[in-house]
Amino acid sequence: MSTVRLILGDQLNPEHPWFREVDPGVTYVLMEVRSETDYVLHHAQKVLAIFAGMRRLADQLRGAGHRVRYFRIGDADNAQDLAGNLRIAMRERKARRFEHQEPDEWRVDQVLAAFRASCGAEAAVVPSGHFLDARDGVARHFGADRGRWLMESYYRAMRRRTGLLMDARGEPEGGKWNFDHDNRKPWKGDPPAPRPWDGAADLGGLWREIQDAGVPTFGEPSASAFPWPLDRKEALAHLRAFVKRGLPDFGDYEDAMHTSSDRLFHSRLSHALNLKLLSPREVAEAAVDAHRADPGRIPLAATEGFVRQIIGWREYIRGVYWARMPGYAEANGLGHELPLPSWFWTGKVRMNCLRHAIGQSLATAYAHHIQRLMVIGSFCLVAGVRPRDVDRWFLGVYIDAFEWVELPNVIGMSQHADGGFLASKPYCGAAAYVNKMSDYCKGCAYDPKDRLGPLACPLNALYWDFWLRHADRFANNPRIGMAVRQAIGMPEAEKRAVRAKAAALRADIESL
Ligand code: FAD
Ligand code: DLZ
Ligand code: SF4
Repeated sequence: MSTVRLILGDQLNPEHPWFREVDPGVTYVLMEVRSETDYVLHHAQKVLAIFAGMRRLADQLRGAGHRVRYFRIGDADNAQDLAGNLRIAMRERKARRFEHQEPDEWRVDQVLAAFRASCGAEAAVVPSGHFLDARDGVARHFGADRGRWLMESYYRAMRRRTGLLMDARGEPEGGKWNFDHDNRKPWKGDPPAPRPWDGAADLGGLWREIQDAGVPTFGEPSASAFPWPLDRKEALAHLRAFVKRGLPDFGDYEDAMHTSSDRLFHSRLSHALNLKLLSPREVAEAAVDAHRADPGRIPLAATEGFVRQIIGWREYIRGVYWARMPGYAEANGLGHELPLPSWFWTGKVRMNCLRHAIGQSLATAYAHHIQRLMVIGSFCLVAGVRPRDVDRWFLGVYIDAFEWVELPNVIGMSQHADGGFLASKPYCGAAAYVNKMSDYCKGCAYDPKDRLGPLACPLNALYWDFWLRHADRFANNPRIGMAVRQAIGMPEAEKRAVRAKAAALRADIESL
């Protein structure tokens, strides 16, 4: 019986159990389609990385003897959507069975469920085998507790379950679950940031095909020296390079930002992980093994901090996504309605922190966590930008952005639009935070120490106005009550001045 198996653009794991045996009755289908390139405006590097990754996997599968049907973006017979091309492939192969791996996005899940129901063949969904936990694993962990889900509780359960960084007595290594307090240093140039270990593939031909097909994109393509790994072998080389060069200082400088280095000591592995070129288990194990082999050079605090991102945050975020979809994308708990400023698409803004973080994102399709959370996201939150606009920008711009991971980070963690379900406090900062953790304020057109003057840093008035506007909601939150009480405690005249300044900044947001 002939079978068609779909491989999505973010399911590029060549070690999936599907590929262990060559079965001439099975055809693997991969497709470059406008339904997937156009549901949001994507960064050029994201489209390039996904197409190039799919082409590499297709070549590998063919090389191993598997049968592959590949739809290129410019092919005349490309129906340009998942169901249309699946119908073509099933007809061509006279397939009586259809299989696909569990997708990670709610929209795609719906499309494939509808196709299974209508394709007139036997159909089955198999696990992608990528994640450490099931889609509903986080929901099951918290059970009937529908209030706030604390990541830390889930993370500890995952440490126990995986045995990662656990000692022989079943206690956390080093006697503590979390070494975050050690991970908050600014970076002043020492130790030197590691040299980039990115690749330089020439994707010029593919970029021309994408342009000829009329796929809309934004951002710098970097097609002639493409820096991202395109297959598992390259991704493993990136993992090894990070463990050797980045991990030793990852913890100390996890929250630092600097104009001279886009990544500092971060791994840039989210892309390879999200495309499933690497598994979360092997990434976390590589860090733990390196620490065990040389604890003097790779401290426990750095290793624990990194492992927490992978087996804690990443899995937790996915669980929140599946628990809250559909509908999560529409959440706007703080009632923010300001349109996203147009300079998000150009980087042309005088605020140096935003110019740098947005400019870097447009140039490289990457920003590290604190740039996303405490510069770009924080600005949107205190300015009161519509969360849906923020979501659309974040989903398009980053190489690693897939809705299952992007949406909870934006709607929950960054914009606090879900009523505090995911994050116990809104993450935002005034200029003092940016000035402490980066060198952005040096040479900025604005004064980080001023709140109300003509050249005062816009973040300051917006930040205090944010707490004033939402004082009722947050006054009793023990994690942020101080900031709110400080705002409420301002003399009335100062409150009026802050409100007026923030209103003027919002009205003039396009000219910041
Ligand atoms: P590192 O700092 O080296 O961390 C290692 C790995 O941990 C990452 O590769 C990633 O897989 C995982 N990780 C760390 N933090 C998170 C987190 N909060 N959620 C999920 N995984 C995490 N991550 C995405 O993969 N895709 C997104 O679209 C995305 N959007 C974000 C939007 C906002 C507003 C914020 C605040 C965070 C977002 N993140 C997203 C999480 C995080 O910022 C990125 O995973 C990280 O910056 C990727 O860079 P890195 O690989 O160098 O990470
Ligand atoms: C993001 C993306 C893009 C830009 N293009 C494709 C594509 O042409 N073919 C494909 O199979 N997948 C693509 N993807 C990824 C999907 O849109 C979707 O985000 C993921 O499969 C969801 O987990
Ligand atoms: Fe950003 Fe304000 Fe510092 Fe300028 S002064 S870099 S706008 S925080």
